[in-house]
Amino acid sequence: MDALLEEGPIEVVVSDELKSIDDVMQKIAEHKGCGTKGGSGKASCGSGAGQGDMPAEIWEKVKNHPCYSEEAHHHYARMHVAVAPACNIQCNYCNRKYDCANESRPGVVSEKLTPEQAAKKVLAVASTIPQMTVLGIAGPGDPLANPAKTFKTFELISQAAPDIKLCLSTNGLALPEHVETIKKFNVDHVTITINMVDPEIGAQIYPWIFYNHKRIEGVEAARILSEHQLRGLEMLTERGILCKINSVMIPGINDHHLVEVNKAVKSRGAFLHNIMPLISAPEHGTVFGLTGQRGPTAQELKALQDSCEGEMNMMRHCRQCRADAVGLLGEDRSAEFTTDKIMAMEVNYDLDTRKAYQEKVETERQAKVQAKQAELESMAGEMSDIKILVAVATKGSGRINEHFGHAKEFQIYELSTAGAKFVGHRRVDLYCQGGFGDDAGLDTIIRAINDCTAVFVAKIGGCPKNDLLKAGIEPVDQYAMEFIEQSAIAYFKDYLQRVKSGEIAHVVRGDADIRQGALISA
Ligand code: CLF
Ligand code: SF4
Repeated sequence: MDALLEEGPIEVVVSDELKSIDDVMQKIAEHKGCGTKGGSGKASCGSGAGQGDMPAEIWEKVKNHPCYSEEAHHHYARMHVAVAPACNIQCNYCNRKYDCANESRPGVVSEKLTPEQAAKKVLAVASTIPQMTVLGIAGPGDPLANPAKTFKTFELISQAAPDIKLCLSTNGLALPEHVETIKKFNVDHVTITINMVDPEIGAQIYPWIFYNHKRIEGVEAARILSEHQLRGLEMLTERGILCKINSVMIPGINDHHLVEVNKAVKSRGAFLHNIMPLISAPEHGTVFGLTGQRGPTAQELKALQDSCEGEMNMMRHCRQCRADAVGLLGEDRSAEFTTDKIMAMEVNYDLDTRKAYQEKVETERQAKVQAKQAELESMAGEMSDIKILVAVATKGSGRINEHFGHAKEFQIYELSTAGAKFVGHRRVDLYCQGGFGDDAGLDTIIRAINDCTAVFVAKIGGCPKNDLLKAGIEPVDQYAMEFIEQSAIAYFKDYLQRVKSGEIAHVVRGDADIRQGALISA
């Protein structure tokens, strides 16, 4: 494994003393104070928060970052370039054949790129997908174990495409020594994967680290890793860099402990906490896959996210992307941008065209926010403790614009008198198999959304409609092509009326029979 360390450290810019907390940091600190109220429409934080809910400086940083803003992920895309193959630690949920689990679902990276190839790819994607606003480096190893390639890539891209935000994901071991370089390259979004703050727990997740030219094992390795992660986090937030913490939820190992992790990162100024389910299967060849370590169910994950939600912003829309993912979260267009195809492409990176397109996106987005607010206001004064979940088929733009049979995932919203709050997504296998429906697939979909009262779709055929109704899930196609949240609130108002009038009985739905990881197709 040591051979995987391909490079020595690159020149690091270190200041003599820490900079004082700047204005942006001050804003972040102020911002931490408000509670997450999701889609209530009142003052709120959370990754679902909107323009009026946070200081202008923070809004500028997150408004078109699909990971840092749940709201933005309906409209803006990100891409990763796989320029960082080496890693300096071993996680029990990772096999080097697969993408980095810090930021990706298990699946091989199609191609590793040089910084120059990566820069060409970014320009090609930015010309084709004008709503691609963020370039992330997230593996397949650890970007900071490959600092020369990582920072060269950032340098080339910031020169050629100055409107693209730069984003980095790391295990944190090498973070403190690279903080000044991160700042120098204007990387203002950094993700650190922190799975523990207790080295005894860490030793069950990390068998070894490679540090100071030595391989270190067990509790000592976890202690060094944890120290570096937390110190790196503090150093970044002191410099006004927005930090997201990813944590992999591993039942029986760190599930309860992640509440402690949440407190530790919150107190050090993290902007967002993303608790992700462990994805573990024997065929991945990881330690956890081979020992049968299970991932959490969707309900276990939601319960932990709920218990951490308070002052801390929780991310719930992560798709555990590949290290070479391209497109909106939840879609993968990487196959359109292989090196061969890029080399043959005529790249026309035009800032004005991109700007004009993004202005249209913002107009649409404002219309969506206003429609939601108007619908919410019409529910003012409604008193009820009822909460329901609904599943939504969408292919983006915040609209109900996907057919039931074409949905590869359903977005899940929790509806209450406070509004519509995004609480996660469920990946499913396609029902429509080109002219006929897959009955076995339908059973799987029903199990995956079994805790939902309704499923919102642009269109649905008679057969699946009947089966959903038999399972007690109402298929709703009356809001086809409409905005999701506005429609969901309108549906909920009607639902409450139907319950009040006795037309229907409110049913507390059982658990969906799924494990997030298990449903993700390779
Ligand atoms: Fe990539 Fe990560 Fe930046 Fe996003 S992903 S480096 S912050 S641009 Fe996003 Fe993908 Fe989840 Fe990561 S959905 S895995 S959180
Ligand atoms: Fe794998 Fe990423 Fe962990 Fe390294 S940090 S072992 S690449 S999951």
